[in-house]
Amino acid sequence: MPLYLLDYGAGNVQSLANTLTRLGHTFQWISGPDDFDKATSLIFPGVGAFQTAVDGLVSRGLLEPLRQYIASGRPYFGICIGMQVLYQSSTEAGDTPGLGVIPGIIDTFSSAEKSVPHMGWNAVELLDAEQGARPSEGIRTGAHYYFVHSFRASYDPDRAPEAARWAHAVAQYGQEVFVASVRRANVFATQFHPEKSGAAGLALLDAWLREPEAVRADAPAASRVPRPPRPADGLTKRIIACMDVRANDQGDLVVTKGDQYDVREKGAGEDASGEGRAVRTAGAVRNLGKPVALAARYFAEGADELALLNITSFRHSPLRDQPMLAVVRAAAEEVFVPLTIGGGIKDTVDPDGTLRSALEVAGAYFRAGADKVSIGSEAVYAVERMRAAGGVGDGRSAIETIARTYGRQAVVVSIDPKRVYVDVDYAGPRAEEVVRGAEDGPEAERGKAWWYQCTVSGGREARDLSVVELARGVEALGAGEILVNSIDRDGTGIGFDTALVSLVRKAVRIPVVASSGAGSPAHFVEVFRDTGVEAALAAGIFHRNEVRIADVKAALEDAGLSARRDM
Ligand code: 1PR
Repeated sequence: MPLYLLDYGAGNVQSLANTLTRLGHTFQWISGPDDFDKATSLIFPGVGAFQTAVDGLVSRGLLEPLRQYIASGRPYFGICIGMQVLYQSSTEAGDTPGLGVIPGIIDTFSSAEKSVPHMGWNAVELLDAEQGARPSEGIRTGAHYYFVHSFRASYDPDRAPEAARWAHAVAQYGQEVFVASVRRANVFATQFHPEKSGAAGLALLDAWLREPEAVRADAPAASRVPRPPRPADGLTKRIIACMDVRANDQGDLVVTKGDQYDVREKGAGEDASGEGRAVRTAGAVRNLGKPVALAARYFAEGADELALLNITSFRHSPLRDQPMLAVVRAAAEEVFVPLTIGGGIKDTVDPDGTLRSALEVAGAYFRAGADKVSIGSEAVYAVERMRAAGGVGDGRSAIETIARTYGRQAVVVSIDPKRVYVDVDYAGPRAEEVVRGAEDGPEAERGKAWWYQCTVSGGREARDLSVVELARGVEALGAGEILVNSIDRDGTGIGFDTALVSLVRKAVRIPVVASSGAGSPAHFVEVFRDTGVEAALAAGIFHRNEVRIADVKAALEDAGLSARRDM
């Protein structure tokens, strides 16, 4: 039963390989057109942009052999773009035709009443489930699976009856009902990523691979059941565990955690005057554990997503960052939910003078098993350049180049804002962004107002850019998500800065992740309720075992917010 995987050279296909290995299945990669003749089952894990996928297949001479493989009736499993490519075309890619197996067109989600990309865990619903007339293929109605896409096949049996006969399961985002999986004859394909959908996704892949090939190759068409939109969709709020990684003084990569970005233990000592004056000294880098072991723990405990940030990357070249690549590779073997890698995603020059573009650096992380890269300082510089050029990007920034190749959903921008206190009657530049009212700042600033200034290099340097200007700028350049840290709140445990998070949420249409300051499950409820963000991230409370991820999810459910519980 030779199982082959198809890779067109972009995106994270390593995760699928890791998943199959974990499940005990053997496979080979399609490396040329002839391999299609040897395959008796084929999985196509498409990640990224439709155009890149089709171009990648064409340039490798694989598009026609793929079409012939599917026409031959042998089992095919497509994932994400591997499903979309079955349709006639996608509005994402102009005139570029797809395989045309399914008579329909892929179009973008409307962002009128929701964030796009659709990113996160959504509940899936099997069509024809009651009749039991069609195989479930391991999909469980009501279980949550991980989606990340801006384009979708809408489910509309009245207006597109022939396409609807392929639909197998649907999901709802906002008021749009779209195809979550297709199943007919030898074709099975999912819009979501089973390899990133935790236990539910692994079970699904395993179920398909354990079916006899004859069964895999022969499924009936659907009966086009209507599925009108319901008042609420099935998307859950995401809980993300974040690990700040750096080398300690012995050179080992450790997970550390700062207070307002200071990651060293505080010690007491004397100043250099010799007069015995007491000062606080910087001690060792705080060590909260090993990155891969912690990542595995958070996956087991139900984190919806993990982030690994290389927090001193601005000091090093990518070559020196190789230990971080090894961390990503090892983490991706243990973790079957999305993995974001940040720190040092920028153009660099190796010690031997070789130029390595941000796109190459990101590509190395994707191939190691990362699903998204997170860009910090470089995003600030890119927006500064864009503003200086009158509001257009130069096409060469890390955000633009990575989004073009891997899709905008793979590009997160991590911002490190800091409050700048001003008088309450301040009327200068950015007066419309000034926050007034809350009394949670330092004692000396009580009663004042403030705006949020962007920083680079882990908060070490402030720039002439506000958080709203940065958020709008990176969205225009092509970022797919924004992670909002707060230097003022980091490590304090007093709660997320909801005024900050709300400012960013209102400034853009892409998903926003709240970060910094979580101290209790109630803080997550507060930030979701008050700001409408899609996800919230914490570090310290999880590392120190003060709050469990399950406690956070229970609190969300008690508050009427939906969370993924079916691990
Ligand atoms: O500029 O592209 O190389 O990226 C550097 C990345 O490293 C950025 O994402 C930046 O936020 C991060 N970073 C740099 N220095 C530090 C530091 O702590 N000294 N960490 C740092 C940022 C913030 C969050 C933290 C939350 C939640 N850490 O990662 O996890 O604040 O913490 P909490 O729940 O304990 O409050 P580039």
